[in-house]
Amino acid sequence: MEDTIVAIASPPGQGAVAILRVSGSESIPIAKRVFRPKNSQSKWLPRVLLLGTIVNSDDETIDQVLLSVFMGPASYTGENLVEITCHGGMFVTQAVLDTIISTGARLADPGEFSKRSFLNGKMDLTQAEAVMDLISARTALALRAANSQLEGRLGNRISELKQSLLAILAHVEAYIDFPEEDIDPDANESIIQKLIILSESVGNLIKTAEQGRILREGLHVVISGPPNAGKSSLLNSLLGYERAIVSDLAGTTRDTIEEMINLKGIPVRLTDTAGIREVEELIESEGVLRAKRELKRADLILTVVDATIDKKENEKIKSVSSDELNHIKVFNKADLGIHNSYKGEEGVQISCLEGTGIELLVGLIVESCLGENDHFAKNLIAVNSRHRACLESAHSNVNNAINAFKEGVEPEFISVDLREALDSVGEIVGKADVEDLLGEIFSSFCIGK
Ligand SMILES: Nc1nc2c(ncn2[C@@H]2O[C@H](COP(=O)(O)OP(=O)(O)OP(=O)(O)O)[C@@H](O)[C@H]2O)c(=O)[nH]1
Ligand SMILES: [Mg+2]
Repeated sequence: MEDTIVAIASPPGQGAVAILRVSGSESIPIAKRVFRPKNSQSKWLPRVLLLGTIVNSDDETIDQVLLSVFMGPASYTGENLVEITCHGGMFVTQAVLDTIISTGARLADPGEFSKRSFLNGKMDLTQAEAVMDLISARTALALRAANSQLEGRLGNRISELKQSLLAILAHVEAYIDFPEEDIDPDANESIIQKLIILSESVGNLIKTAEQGRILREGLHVVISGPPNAGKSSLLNSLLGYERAIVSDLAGTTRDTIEEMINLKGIPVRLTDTAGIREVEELIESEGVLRAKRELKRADLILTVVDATIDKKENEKIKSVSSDELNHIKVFNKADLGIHNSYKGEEGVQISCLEGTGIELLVGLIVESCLGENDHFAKNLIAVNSRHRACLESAHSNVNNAINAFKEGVEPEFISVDLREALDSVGEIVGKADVEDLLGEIFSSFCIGK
């Protein structure tokens, strides 16, 4: 943390402007060495833009730039920080960077600015992670969830969980330390109740991990079915442009085709596959193999059939999309009428040709991944896989503690479970300060009277 670090904060490539950031105790002295304000009387006030030039060690001008200073702790990293906006050419940006490095700064590691921000207490780990989520968000919903995490909504929930765990732990430890003190006989029952509520809250957060994964990585939807059913037509309809080749020849699509789309805020990885049938031809049979492989990785399968054809005919070739997998049956070519054999079948009737039923299908896709999780919908909290692992470990420790209480296990053992739960919960926000907090709670605890 003692080094002063520098990095180009804008993406690589050519643009109108590029931004460099310098952070650390030497950032302002370094800036003073390389920057010549146009108006030599200009004062280096925090958060005020200065116009001037960056010069190298031979006092040669490299670029005209805007420079601003942020004094720690009121900066992104919590340290003194300088931001330089130069012209966005690749060479000129690199030259400004080299000049700053030659004056004493070191090139920052990936994520080092946010790491410093975390280490300086500007944000907790969930907020630092939210910065990455925000940058990589692909839909409005993903952006809203990232912003909610950045505002500290998940961090606050975790703090609440920590507080209730600590209060319970304080009781248990008080009993261990002062067994001669009378503990209210109702206390045990009320602690069990509190632990049950806690376990439920942790369980609810764990349930949002699925939404978290979908918002971060996308819902993997695979379009499958017999040849000529209109799978590629459906891909094109959902995308809104002619991405895949469509023809009346069975076996048109051979390779898998994957595109990212935004369905009502859900990032979706949509994959079109080869029609599944038994074929001798080498390339198509490889396509069929790939299609089957894709099905195993799908979050949701759209099983498309040509509904003008008898159901028996369509089911001749057993598709891999077994009923256990999450799937929606799609009856295509509804414009030509639906064959009697589909009467009473559950599914969506669509026509890729006329565009009917597509909205309904989109609604079902979205519902399949978000519909059942009220917790996510209400709070916009969607944990990531790291949070999930910590929460799962906390969940099992809390449940162990509940059972231990019920079985009348010695408080020493219960305390171990609770401390482990606290550690796991604390790891989510990156603060393992159990002892400090316990001290704080104990100080307000009325023991010894
Ligand atoms: N009438 C009608 N024809 C359709 C509809 N959707 C697709 N088709 C036609 O059905 C034929 C097959 O469409 P594709 O989208 O290529 O079918 P596919 O399932 O991708 O076929 P393969 O890639 O060969 O497995 C084409 O001639 C399409 O124009 C529809 O909703 N109505
Ligand atoms: Mg196709």
